[in-house]
Amino acid sequence: MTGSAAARLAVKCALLAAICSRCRALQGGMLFPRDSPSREVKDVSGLWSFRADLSDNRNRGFEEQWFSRPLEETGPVIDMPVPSSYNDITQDAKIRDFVGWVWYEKEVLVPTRWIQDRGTRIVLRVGSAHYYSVLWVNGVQMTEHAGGHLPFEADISSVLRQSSGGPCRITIAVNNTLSLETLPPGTIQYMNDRTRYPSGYFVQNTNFDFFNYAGIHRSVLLYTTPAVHIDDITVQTTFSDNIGLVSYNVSVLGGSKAAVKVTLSAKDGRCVASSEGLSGVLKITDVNLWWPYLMHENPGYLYSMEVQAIAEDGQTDIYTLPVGVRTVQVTRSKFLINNKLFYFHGVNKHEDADIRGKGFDWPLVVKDFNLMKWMGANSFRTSHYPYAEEILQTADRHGIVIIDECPGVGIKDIRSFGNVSLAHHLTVMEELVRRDKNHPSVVMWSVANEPASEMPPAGLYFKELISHTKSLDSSRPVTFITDSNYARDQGAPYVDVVCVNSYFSWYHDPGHTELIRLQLSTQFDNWHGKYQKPIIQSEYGADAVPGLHSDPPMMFTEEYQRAVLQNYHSVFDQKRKEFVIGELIWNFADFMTAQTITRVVGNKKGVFTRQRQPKAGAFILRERYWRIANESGVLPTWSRYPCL
Ligand code: GCB
Repeated sequence: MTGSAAARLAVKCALLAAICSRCRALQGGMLFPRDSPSREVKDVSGLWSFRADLSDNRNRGFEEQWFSRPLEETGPVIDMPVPSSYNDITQDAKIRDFVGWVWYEKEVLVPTRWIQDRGTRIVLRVGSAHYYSVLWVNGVQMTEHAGGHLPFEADISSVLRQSSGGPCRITIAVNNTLSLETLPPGTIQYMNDRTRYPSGYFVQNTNFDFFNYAGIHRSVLLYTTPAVHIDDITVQTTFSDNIGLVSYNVSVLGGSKAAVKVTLSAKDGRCVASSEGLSGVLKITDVNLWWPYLMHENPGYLYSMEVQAIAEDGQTDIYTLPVGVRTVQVTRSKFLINNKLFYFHGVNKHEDADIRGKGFDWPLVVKDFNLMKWMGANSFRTSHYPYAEEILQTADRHGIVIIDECPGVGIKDIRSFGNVSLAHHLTVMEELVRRDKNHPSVVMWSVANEPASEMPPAGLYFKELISHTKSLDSSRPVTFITDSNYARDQGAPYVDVVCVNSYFSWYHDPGHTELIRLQLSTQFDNWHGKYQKPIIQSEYGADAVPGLHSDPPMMFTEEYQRAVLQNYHSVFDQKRKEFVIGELIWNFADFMTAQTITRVVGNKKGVFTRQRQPKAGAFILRERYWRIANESGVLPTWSRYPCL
């Protein structure tokens, strides 16, 4: 990381130009690509060519227009798997810790019939790439996107048709530089002391502890639709007695007149309701509600809603959306799903694993759901950013409840409360709601994690952010996650549920587990006394290096983690009779962090190791969660935790 002063300026410009709010206003829907009689999906993930732009100013790729020719013609390339973070794929620390532009490229074959049929739209969609992306096809820029955790796409039909049957060369440049206006925020700091750092030396600083993994993290898909196509669908559900109601809105693009038909089918394929028109209400008699895991013997019930848009020329687009019928309600002290009390006994997660970093990986997803169900967890928070859509779909099917969080983590600098930041934060919430609004598993939006909400602009910032989120979706409560100091919090008046993180006997009074009960009771009473809202303990925990033991317990041992959990649990058991509506352990599994003196190869607060093996704490939670689930009395005997 060395270079001249000019290069130094250039690097900063090149890094920051990437993220200077060039995002456009949101347009259109973001339906998950699915095969249907009128649509085809082709996954073009796999091995891509890759190069990190290691030039001093990090800008050589743009200066030499690496997008205009095959990447290997402009310099050496290496294999890079997609989806995956690039950081841990090589043996090179420069790649692991790289900040700046990296270049991905893949040449794919597009079926001739897609090109020849002029009535076919061909769309390229990236599930997510961290953080800022520019996308070209055959050297023509298609789109740009700011934000590392949400999808973006471009209609590439005309570019492909221009190259008349030639190859489809996809180039994606991705920049992981964070600024005061990105979500999450970060800063580039130049180290100017020439006796200690070479010229041009810089580091990227952040106020969150998880490793800033980068690259193309989710699948890259090509998909087709007819010219007149279903662009978006929104459903909202309710029920009364045994009648379920699904109100829907469909938006169709590509033609002024299209007839819309909607049919709703049960799991066995039986049509249970139908309607016509862009909006309407479907009425289901003897409705099967969507229930959370451990709240019903048949959780996660999904109907299939088939939407047909029939163009004037008879061409029909068909899209099928899974729909769960359920309601969510918050009172002063309770959280209700389908009018029944719901208590969150769950986990906080990260998208994080060995080698692939934040890259989407089905074996990992299925293993994690199996572990959550094994331990009796009924919920998780997508700390600290939106997770892959496939994860939400899995939660829908298994009845696992989700608090869906946007990447507003580490907002600690007063300059990150400015108008540019707020505008971007509103856009990200729009993108998140647009993507996730139809998932029954998502029961609450979280707009941020532990922002510096004591700072003067925070009150107005959160008022605007939360009211905007509510205007996007009035059917779900909104929260943000705060630290335990209620006196400083200016955002709490606007949230529906107070979510509090605290680390008594860890960051406060380290080693003193005997203080947890007092401090935690005080925390709960203060918050509820002040705001009269239900409370979730959204984080608590302690690092445990697996295999490290000590009795009496000492910090970093499995015994200490267990003792912390048990002390917290005794207070939860008192307060859940009153206004505490949930507990989410920090963290489900160990995860990678930046290198600091407080982390031993990552954050070890997982109750599972990074390789998903249980520590002592996992068994404590397992017994507890199953006990709580059994209290509700709805579990069929066959599903009871065997030891109880
Ligand atoms: C927190 C943060 C979480 C950290 C955790 C810790 O409050 O929300 O991102 O990883 O503490 O372990 O320090």
